Amino acid sequence: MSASSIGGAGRSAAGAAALLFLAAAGIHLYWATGGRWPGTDDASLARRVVGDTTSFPSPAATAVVACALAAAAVLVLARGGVLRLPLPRRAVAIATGVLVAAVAVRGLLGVVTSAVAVARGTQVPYFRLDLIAYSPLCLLLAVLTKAARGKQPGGGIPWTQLWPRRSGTSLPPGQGELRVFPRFSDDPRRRPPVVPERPTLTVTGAVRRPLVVDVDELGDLVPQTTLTADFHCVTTWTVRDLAWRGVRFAEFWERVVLPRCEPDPDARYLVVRGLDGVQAVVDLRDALESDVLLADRLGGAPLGPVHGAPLRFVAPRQYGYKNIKHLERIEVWREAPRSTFGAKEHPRARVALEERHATVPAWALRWLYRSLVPVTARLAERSAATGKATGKTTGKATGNE
Ligand SMILES: Nc1nc2c(c(=O)[nH]1)N[C@H]1C(S)=C(S)[C@@H](COP(=O)(O)O)O[C@H]1N2
Ligand SMILES: [Mo]
Repeated sequence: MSASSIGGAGRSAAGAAALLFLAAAGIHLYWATGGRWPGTDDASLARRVVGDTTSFPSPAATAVVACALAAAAVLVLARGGVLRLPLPRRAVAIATGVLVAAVAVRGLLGVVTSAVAVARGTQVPYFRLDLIAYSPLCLLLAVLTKAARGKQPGGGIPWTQLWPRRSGTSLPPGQGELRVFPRFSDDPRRRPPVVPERPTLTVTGAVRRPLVVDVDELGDLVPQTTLTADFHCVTTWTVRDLAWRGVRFAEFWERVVLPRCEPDPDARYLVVRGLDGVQAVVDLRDALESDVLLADRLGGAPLGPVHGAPLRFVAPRQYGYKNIKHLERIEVWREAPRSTFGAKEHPRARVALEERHATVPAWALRWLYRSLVPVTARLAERSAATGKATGKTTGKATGNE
């Protein structure tokens, strides 16, 4: 068995143990809030899950147990390398050791005491259930928790830094600040695309003459400029002060597209598309804003595979999903093109107006979207790390720190 498959087994054990701990936390939470299944009242519940008592523990005590079980789930995931806690590895290892000992002792003691009670002919259902289910489950948990051992893939953004936070200065409605610029995507399993040796940008659609320009040539056709702007993802995270370099889209349109392509005078929309096939519909009015860039550098370095090599459509006033990475193609449209994201893509997606979704009101999505941020960012980061990206530069762009 190779080292990496051992790591995989350690992670799977961690996942299984965490699920069991979470299920146990869930049922304690249910009891703490008044649920009485599998009994019908305090006494009958106590006789099934506590032992020979007539009253069930107080809601507060049950809630504490639920929290402890949930904490155990988090701990075992950290030990398994699935998530990262802001604690030294050694502390996580020691705490997991204590947890293993605790559940093992509970399981072994349970087996012995319940076996004795059953042998003496007890009428309390708890002891039989404990013998065949609760105690074996504890022993299984001890084994799984012990086996949960995995290394975090190095260099990841710590979990705790992926929660959007309230910021001292004002942010657009519904946004929270991140101090790191994570990789992100609607599908975080998608890897960064392979960038061709000589990347090009194609302009096509409702134009008299389609055009293909070398990305490296853009700076000769249109003056280069720099732009410092905040970046807003629809899932409510904002990163401040990203320093882009590139050419203004409006100038590219004026100096290159209008004279060379002669777009239809009735053209009102663009479809911008990346090398990974991801695309966005952009209203021409938004594209022609003075802060929209075709950017090739971020934070003083060429764009890497993480943030959009070789070229990125940067439209700071619109949500991230209009800021297409790995830009390779711009289509000009007369009629509104159909979105590949359906109603999830607002036609304008203006951040200031909180146009998150075409139909669902923005406030209703804030918390749902926000809850997905850490996991999405971690997965997106991981798929960039495992992908064989062949951008001109590798590794992370320097971001905004
Ligand atoms: N080509 C391409 N562009 C894309 C995406 C993508 O998956 N592919 N994801 C979008 C989304 S939802 C966001 S929030 C940003 C994330 O940019 P980042 O990875 O640089 O943080 O890119 C946008 N542009
Ligand atoms: Mo996004």
